[in-house]
Amino acid sequence: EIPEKQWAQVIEKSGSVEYKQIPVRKPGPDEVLVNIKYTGVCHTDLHALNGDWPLDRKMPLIGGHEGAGVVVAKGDLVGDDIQIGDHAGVKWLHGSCLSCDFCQQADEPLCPKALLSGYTVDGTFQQYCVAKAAHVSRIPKNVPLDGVAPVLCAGITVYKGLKESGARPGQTVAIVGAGGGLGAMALQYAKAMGLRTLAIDTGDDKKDMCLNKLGASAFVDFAKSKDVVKDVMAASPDNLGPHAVLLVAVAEKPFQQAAEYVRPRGTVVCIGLPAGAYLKAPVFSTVVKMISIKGSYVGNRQDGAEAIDFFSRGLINIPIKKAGLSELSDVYDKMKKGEIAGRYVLDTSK
Ligand code: 8ID
Ligand code: ZN
Repeated sequence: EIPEKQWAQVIEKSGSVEYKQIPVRKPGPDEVLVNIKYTGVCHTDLHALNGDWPLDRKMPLIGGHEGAGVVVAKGDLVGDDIQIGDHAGVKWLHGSCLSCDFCQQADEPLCPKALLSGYTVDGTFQQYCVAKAAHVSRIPKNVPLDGVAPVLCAGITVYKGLKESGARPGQTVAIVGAGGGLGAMALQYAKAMGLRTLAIDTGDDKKDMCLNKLGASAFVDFAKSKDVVKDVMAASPDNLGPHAVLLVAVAEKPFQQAAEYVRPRGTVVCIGLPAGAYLKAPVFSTVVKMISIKGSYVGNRQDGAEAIDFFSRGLINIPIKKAGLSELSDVYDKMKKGEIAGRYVLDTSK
């Protein structure tokens, strides 16, 4: 039975969320209604709460874009490939036109008309979330919904970023911000893809997690290190630097450093989105080291399906901390302080 009212975390004005009861929406013709069981909390949700980016958001807004749940209703135009009772995931990319130049080439995150869950449309911090049928991820029934929730943004994004890095099995990739949600996922996807990893973050909890749970071969503590560039090079093969760098930190400094330690011919992939930050690299060493610097933004539907497949084969295990949907603002407080090793997943029934 679909109730008429549900619990949700609503942003009425920048900076604060309110836990309250709101009506359950009905899906439109091309939409499904997903009973969200679990939702991850991504740092993007905190950027959205605070209005960090030069991109307009809906207001009032329900945030959240790592939702895993059960399809409970569907619109008249939704085909047989999605049935009521199926398990489905709601991702950042809520919808796209499917006919522009980018959509036709499977670059739907670049669609000029893209709709964004928890940003331009209401997201997963509610018990019943409307989603476009064409874009929801299929989740096999044997996959636990709490564990797979963070795959729907963090997992897809770092998996795509690793592909974009061009790093090959046997090579080394540095993960900057390795102790956070995307970073923890990146260490596991990289390992599953046959890459060696070098973790950069701070604190003993994150160090222990990266080295002992997620398979990193070295850890550089950026707050304790006297020279991050030197320490990263020293931890890499032949002291020549990692073949690729994935920047998933929420600070500008590492975006200014990566070109200095990446290996000649190496690739720096920018993923984190610190407010107001700029990239900087010395022209001389960029040229003579033949460095590539690029951005990577979530992933397409196929990247999503592949990322979920890695998870369903048991290759991806990151530490998950659980809380109730009602506790979202406590999770934001911890995230602001950088205290979360891994990812928080919210149970929408609590
Ligand atoms: O498609 C995309 N490009 C995409 C998708 C999803 C998320 C981008 N993001 C962005 C988010 O908006 C956010 O800006 O990626 C960033 C990371 O998201 P997250 O993993 O959800 O954040 P977190 O869990 O808070 O982890 C951030 C980590 O960075 C570390 C922190 O200690 C934390 O563990 N960090 C910081 I802050 N400064 C650092 C530094 N100088 C650092 N690590 C290394 N060096
Ligand atoms: Zn996200």
